[in-house]
Amino acid sequence: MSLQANKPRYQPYSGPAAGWGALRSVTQFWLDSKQPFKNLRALLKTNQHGGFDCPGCAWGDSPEDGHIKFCENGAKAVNWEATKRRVDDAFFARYSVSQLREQSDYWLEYQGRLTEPMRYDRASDRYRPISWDDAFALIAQHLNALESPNQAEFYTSGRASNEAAYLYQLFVRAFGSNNFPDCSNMCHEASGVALGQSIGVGKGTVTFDDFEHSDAIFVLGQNPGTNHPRMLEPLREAVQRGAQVVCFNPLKERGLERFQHPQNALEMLSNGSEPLNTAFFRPALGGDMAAIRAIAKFLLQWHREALANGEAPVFDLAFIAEHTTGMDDYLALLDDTSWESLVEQSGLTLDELKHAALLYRRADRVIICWAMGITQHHHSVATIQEIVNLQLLRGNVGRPGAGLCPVRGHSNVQGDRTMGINERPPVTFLDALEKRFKFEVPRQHGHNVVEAINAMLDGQIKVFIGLGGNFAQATPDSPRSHQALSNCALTVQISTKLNRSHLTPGADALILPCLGRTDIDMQANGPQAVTVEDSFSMIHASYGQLQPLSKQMRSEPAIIAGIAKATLGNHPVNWDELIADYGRIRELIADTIPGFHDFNERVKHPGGFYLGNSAGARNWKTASGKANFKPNQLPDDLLPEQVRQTGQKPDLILQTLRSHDQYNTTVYGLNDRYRGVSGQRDVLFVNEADILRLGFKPGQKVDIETLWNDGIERKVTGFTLLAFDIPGGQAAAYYPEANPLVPLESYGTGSFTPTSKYVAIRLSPSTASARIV
Ligand SMILES: Nc1nc2c(c(=O)[nH]1)N[C@H]1C(S)=C(S)[C@@H](COP(=O)(O)OP(=O)(O)OC[C@H]3O[C@@H](n4cnc5c(=O)[nH]c(N)nc54)[C@H](O)[C@@H]3O)O[C@H]1N2
Ligand SMILES: Nc1nc2c(c(=O)[nH]1)N[C@H]1C(S)=C(S)[C@@H](COP(=O)(O)OP(=O)(O)OC[C@H]3O[C@@H](n4cnc5c(=O)[nH]c(N)nc54)[C@H](O)[C@@H]3O)O[C@H]1N2
Ligand SMILES: [Mo]
Repeated sequence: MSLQANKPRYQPYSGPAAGWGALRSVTQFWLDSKQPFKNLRALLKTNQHGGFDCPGCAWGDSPEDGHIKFCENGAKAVNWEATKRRVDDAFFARYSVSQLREQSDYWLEYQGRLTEPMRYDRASDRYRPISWDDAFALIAQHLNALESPNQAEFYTSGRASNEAAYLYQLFVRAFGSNNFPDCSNMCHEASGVALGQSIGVGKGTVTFDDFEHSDAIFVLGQNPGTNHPRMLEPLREAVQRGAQVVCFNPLKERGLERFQHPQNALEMLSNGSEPLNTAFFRPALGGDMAAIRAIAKFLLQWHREALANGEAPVFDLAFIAEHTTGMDDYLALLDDTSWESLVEQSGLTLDELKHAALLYRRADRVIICWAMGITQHHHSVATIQEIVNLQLLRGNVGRPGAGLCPVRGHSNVQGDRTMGINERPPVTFLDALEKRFKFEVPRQHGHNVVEAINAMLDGQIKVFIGLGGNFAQATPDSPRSHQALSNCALTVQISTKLNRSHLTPGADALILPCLGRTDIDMQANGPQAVTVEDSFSMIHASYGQLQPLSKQMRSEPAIIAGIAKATLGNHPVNWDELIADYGRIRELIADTIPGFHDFNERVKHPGGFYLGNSAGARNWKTASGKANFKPNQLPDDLLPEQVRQTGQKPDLILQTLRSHDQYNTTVYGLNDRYRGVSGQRDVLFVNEADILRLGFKPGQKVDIETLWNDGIERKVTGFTLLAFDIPGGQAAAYYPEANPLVPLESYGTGSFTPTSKYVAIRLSPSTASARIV
C-alpha cells in the first residue's frame, strides 16, 4: 500500500474476519516497507521466546504452547516500525514545521523513522540537528530553572518497557514530582479505579488458561477482530467446545458477529423454551450499566423463586458469605431500580435482557471482558463495578474459568503502571522507593492527562516531556491540547516516528529518536533485553531483532538516563552503570516492587512468569478485607447536565473508534476493510433512517458540532455520511479525526477519562472544501 489513497469507496464487506486471515492485506504492507524479507524474519520472532514482544496489543498468549502467534494487525505494527524510510536532517531541511502541519497524520507517520536528535529553531521554523549531549544539557537547564518540579509534565505512552518506565519514574520522583499523565488516563483508568475499590487490585483476575475452562465469555464494548485479533482464537475455541460467547456492542463488528448464533443458543432455541436466537446485544451508547443491572435483577428474581420452591439457590451463597460484603445494600438497589428504567437506559428490550440473563445463569463459569466501549463514558467506574457486582453474585471471581478481564490496549500499558507510572502512586510503593534510594519522595498527587492539559493551558507548566505517544492527537479537544503544548517553554518528544506532537512545539522543542521493540539494543555489556507485562499479568522478556536504521538512535532507558544524569548528576543512582546492563535495573525493580523477586532468573523462563493477582487468589486487599459489592446509582440521565443546559437536543450521540488500518493515532492506511470503507477517514457512520430524519442524504458531506455549555466552538467539517447498520440515534467516527469534538471537561467520574464514546452532536450541511489526506 503506497501513500496514494485509493478512491473513496464504501461497500459492505462480506468476508470473514480472522486473527490471521487477510494475508493479502499484510503482504501489501510488507512489500511497502522496503525490506520485506527482513521483516518477515522479524515477524517470525514476534512473541517467541528469544524474540520480541509484539508492539501491537496487550493480549497474552499461552505460556505453555510453543506455536507461532502473530496476527494481521501485529504484522502491520511490526512492519510500520521496521521501515527503512528515514526522517533525518535532510528531511527536516526540506520542510518547515508550518508546511509539515499541513500534512495528514497518515503522511507524517509514513515518512519513516526518526534517526537523529533535532531541536526546533523558531527563526527558520525548522528542526535542526543537535548533539545528544547538548540536548540533555538543554533539558537539564530548563528543568533546573523551574521554581517547582511540578511545573513539568512527564507523559508516558504504553509501549515503554518496564525498564524504561522504572527509570523514568525514578528520575522524575528524584527530581521531585508525581506529574505522570499517561495514555492509561484515556484508556483503562476506569478499570483500575473500579477494580481497586471493589476487589483490591486494579488489574484483571483471569489468565490465559481461564478461557479454556469457561462456559461463557461476555465481550462488552470491544472490537477484537481489529484491536486484539489473537483473542479471536480462544473465543472460537470456546464456541467449538460448546461455550457461549455473548457480545454487547452497538456495532456488529466483524469477528464478533460470528458469535451471533453460537451452538448452545441455537440448541436452546430448538428446545423452544426461551427466546434465545441471538447472543449479540446492541445497547445504547453508555447503556451497559443498565444492561448488567438488569441481568443481576433477573438473577435476584430467579434466586428468590428458587428458594421459595426449595430449589438450589441461584447465587453462590457460600462465596458471598465468606468473601464479600455489602450485598444487602446492592440487592435493595436492584429492588429499587425499575424494569422500565433498565429497558430505557440500556436500549435493549426486556426480552433481550432476559435472554442475556439466562445465558449468564446457565453458565457455571463466566469471564467478562471489556475495553473502550465500557471505559470511555461518564459512568465507567460505576459500570465496571456493576460488572463486578454481577460476577460476585455467582462467585465468578477467583476460580478457574471465571473472572474479570479488562483487555488492555498498549502492549505494556499494564506494566508501566506496575513500575510506578502513576500520578496517584500507592503509599507502599513510595515508601519502598524512599527506603531503597534514600531520598525524600514527593507525596503530593500529580496530574493526570486532563489536569495536565488544564495546567498547561493556564500557563503553570513550563516543560513537557513525552516518553512515546502522540499527546497532541490522542487527547480530547485537539485545538486546546495543541495550544497547551505550545504554551510550554520546552517540549521534548522521545519518539520513533514523526507525529503532530512534534508540530506543536513549545518555545523550545526537541525530538529525541529512540529504538523500538523490534530494534537490537546494544549497550556496553552487550545486546539488552527489556521486559513487559501483558493483560494477564505475565511478565516476559523482549529482544530486538533488527539492526537499527541509524547509530544516532538511542534506547529509551539510555535517553532517560542521559536526561537524568544531566539534571541530577549521579543521584540517586549511577545512571550509566544501569544502562550498561539492564539486569541492574531489574535488580532495583526486584528490590522495590512486590512480586519481582529473582527477576533476572525468572524472566529467563520461556513464556515468562506470572506476577500473580491477589483477587484472582481470593485474597481481597480492600479496607474491608472482602470483595465489596458497590451499590452505585444509575445515572439519572445519560445525557450530561452540560449538554442539557444548552437547551438544544442533540441530533445524535457520537462514539469515536478505531479503523482496521490504524494503531491509535498512527494511521497505516485509509481503509477499514471490515466496515467496508476505503480511501477515506473523514466519515460519519449513521443509520439510514436517521440520515433521512435529519434531512440529509447518504453520501452527503456534513459539518459536525458538539453540544456543551461552555461557549467553546467544537467543530469538524466535511465528513461524509455513510448509511450504516448502527442503532438509531447513534453515530460513529474515527479517532483521532473526531477528537476536536470531545470536550476536555467531559470525562468519567472518578477516572478523568475523556468520554470518547459519548459526545452529543449536531449536524449541518458542510460548508468546507475537501480536506487533504
Ligand atoms: N490494530 C490495533 N490494535 C489496537 C489498537 C489500535 O488502534 N489498532 N489500539 C490498542 C489500544 S491502546 C486499545 S485501548 C485497544 C482498544 O480496543 P477497543 O476497545 O476494541 O477499541 P475501539 O475501536 O475504541 O472500540 C470500541 C468498541 O466498543 C464499541 N462501543 C462503543 N461504545 C459502546 C458502548 O457504550 N457500549 C458497548 N457495549 N460497546 C460500545 C464500539 O462499537 C467498538 O466496537 O486496542 C489496542 N489494540
Ligand atoms: N477520541 C478518542 N481519543 C482517544 C481514544 C479513543 O478511543 N477515542 N483512545 C485513547 C487510548 S485507549 C489511548 S491508549 C491513547 C493513545 O495515546 P498515545 O499512546 O499517546 O498515542 P499513540 O498513537 O499510540 O502514539 C503513537 C506514537 O508513539 C510513538 N512510538 C511508537 N512506538 C514507540 C516506542 O517504542 N517508543 C517511543 N518512545 N515512542 C514510540 C510514535 O512516534 C508514534 O507516532 O489515545 C486515547 N485517545
Ligand atoms: Mo488504549
